[in-house]
Amino acid sequence: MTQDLFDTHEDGRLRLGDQAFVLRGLARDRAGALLEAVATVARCAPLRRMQTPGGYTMSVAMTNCGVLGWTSDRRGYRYAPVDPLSGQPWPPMPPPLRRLAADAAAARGFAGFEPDACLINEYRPGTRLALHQDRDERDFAAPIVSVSLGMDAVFLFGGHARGDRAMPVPLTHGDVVVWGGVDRLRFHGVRPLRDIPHPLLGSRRINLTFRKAG
Ligand code: MD3
Ligand code: FE
Repeated sequence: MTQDLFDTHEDGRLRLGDQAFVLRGLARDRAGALLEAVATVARCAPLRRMQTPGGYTMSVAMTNCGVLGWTSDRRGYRYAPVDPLSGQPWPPMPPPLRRLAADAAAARGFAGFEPDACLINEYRPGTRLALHQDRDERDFAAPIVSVSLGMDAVFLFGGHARGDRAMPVPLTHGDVVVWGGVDRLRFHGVRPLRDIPHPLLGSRRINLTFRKAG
């Protein structure tokens, strides 16, 4: 990957790939409302560490809102309409979350993004996410929007093969990333989090990932 893909635009956008962008601080002034909405979701559908098909416990704690939620257990990864912990549908996607996702997608050329799934990831010091692709969704034409809140993280933006060199991208509170099209199936991950407590969230990072899954 060449350095010109890494140029910062004058308005605070950073281009990672042909169709992958960081929108620095886009969610910053809405963070309070977003975190309130996340707390409401987590009261109905608590954050939990899921099992992988291989029998490991993920280090990220997860929950979902929206019509579909991403889950993992010994039987595999999938999107499902019901929270396996409660047997109830996932909580509805709160309007402030839905709006932010649509605004961010539209700002980068993906008008009319209507996510049906919002995965909520909670990181604590040491939590990491191994390199993977997001390929459990039905529709790869829709973009993915992700919002970082709380502690800083180093996101790893890889290529189309697992072994491709990954570019480290520091993400901070309020940053939003939009990717779609040719960059939709890139490998990506998150380095183990360092403990530098954040004023709003303490020793936690919350990442929201909006997808069209069904
Ligand atoms: C890059 N979450 O939940 S969002 C995930 O910070 C996940 O919690 C990360 O990866 C987090 O699956 C990063 C990112 C993301 C999603 C899809 C991508 C990055 C992507 C697709 C292509 C390239
Ligand atoms: Fe992912």
